[in-house]
Amino acid sequence: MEAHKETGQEYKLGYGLLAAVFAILLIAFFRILFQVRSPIEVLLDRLLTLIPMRWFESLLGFFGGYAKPFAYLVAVLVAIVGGGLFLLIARFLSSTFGTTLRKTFSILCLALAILLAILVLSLGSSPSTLALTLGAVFVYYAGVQYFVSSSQAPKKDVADSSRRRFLRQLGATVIGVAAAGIVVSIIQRLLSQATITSTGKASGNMPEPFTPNDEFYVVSKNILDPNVDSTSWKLRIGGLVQKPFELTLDEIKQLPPVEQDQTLECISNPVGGDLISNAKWKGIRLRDLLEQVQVREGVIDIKFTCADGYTESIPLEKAMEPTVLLAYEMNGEQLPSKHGSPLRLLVPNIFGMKNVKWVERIEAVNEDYKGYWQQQGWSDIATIQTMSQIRVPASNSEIQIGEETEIAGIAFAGSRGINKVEVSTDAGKTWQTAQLDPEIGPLCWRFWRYRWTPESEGYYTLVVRAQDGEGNWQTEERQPTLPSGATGYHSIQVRVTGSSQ
Ligand SMILES: Nc1nc2c(c(=O)[nH]1)N[C@H]1C(S)=C(S)[C@@H](COP(=O)(O)O)O[C@H]1N2
Ligand SMILES: [Mo]
Repeated sequence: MEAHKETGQEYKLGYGLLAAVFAILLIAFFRILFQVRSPIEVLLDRLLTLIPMRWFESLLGFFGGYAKPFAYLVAVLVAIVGGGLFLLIARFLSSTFGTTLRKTFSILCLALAILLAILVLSLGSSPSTLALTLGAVFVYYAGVQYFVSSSQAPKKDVADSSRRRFLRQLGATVIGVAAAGIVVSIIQRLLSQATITSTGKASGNMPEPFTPNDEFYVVSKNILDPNVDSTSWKLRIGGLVQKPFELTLDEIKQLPPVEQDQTLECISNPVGGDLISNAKWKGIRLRDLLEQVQVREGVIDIKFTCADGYTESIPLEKAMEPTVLLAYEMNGEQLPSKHGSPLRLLVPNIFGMKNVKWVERIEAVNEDYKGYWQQQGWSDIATIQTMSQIRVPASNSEIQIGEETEIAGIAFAGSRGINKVEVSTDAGKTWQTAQLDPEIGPLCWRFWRYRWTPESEGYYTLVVRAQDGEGNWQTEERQPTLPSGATGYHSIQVRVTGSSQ
């Protein structure tokens, strides 16, 4: 490549393409040697789920077993071409705004890094994928700067030193990516202890019928959850009642105890997500307390206020149901702090949002009170949507042709129970009835299984759907989690390959 010295000419398309190839090599290196899921895969997987299933099927029909590798190849080419176009955009912007190319290009790369980081994070990727994404952008950036400066260099030795600098930068990036991965995963661990989101198990395994306490998903609005001292804590019950009173935890434990097996699911659980768990709970009936305080005429909602400032409400009618509990035990242990110790509410058939933790005050109110999440647009009724998920086999796994394989998973419809589960191995064209495991409990998730022996090679889309105890099929239409909880069938891709000797 000859050196153009006029400003504005030195950022050539070819440099961008080459630098993008380096970035792809970095990604491939970490993908192959350390199994780090690449940002390309993450974004592509997401894109593929956005394509209507019918198109997806016809694409599969056209490319057969090569559809996915082909899609990855196209994505890699797009990334490389994009790396070249990026320089043209930088050139255009710098001539429009009259800034230096170097500055414009640096700002654009920074913006790209931030955009990709947000995308990758919002798709729930691991810290290592995030680090790899940022590393790839940096390699691209450093690569372009290297080509530009070496093309400008009048003498060979300057090019040599800038080549050395590039190699140094490349080495530093690889080390930096690894170090950043470690730091981010430590921060993530810390944040998860401060309960920002779930700790549920990923797919590929069937869950245990009762989720152990330390694996039970965790969701709260807080960066740092409250740590309520249960000896000084008191539950206050008042509002529009005849006889308001207070109870200590010991006093609550003297009331008639009730045990209840119940599944909790977060309203933010996406289709196929793991914000769902099941436990044995022990506590008292909310109804017993409400009868004691004597709720007045005209009361509409029972409102809850928690130690973290969280508020919620349920209709009085619901609050009087015998399955609405205030729990102090979980799976035979004292309720863990992150799950709401000393006392939490359990409301069957309603999303986790209304199963408030760290309750401090219960009030009868004569209005339809809007709680913390309702004020931000989430459903006030929040009835559990009938859902089902494939947990086994893992998404994208390989299955041997002619070998019997178990497809298995969970289904849940709150207190409505599950009537029936059906599985499709051809992307929803035909359906077969799955076998239901014995009921774990009337308020719990239901496990199901289906035995499948694939007879020809290729990519298969497995889909599941459930019918609730009232005879209604789960909604096929895809809806996002906001405002009423996600709907749509869960599907995964698997690959059936010839038997290997
Ligand atoms: N006080 C309080 N209670 C709360 C929350 C909260 O942020 N604060 N989050 C709710 C949400 S959105 C869910 S899904 C469940 C999760 O309960 P878990 O963490 O025990 O699984 O708690 C609910 N109760
Ligand atoms: Mo939730």
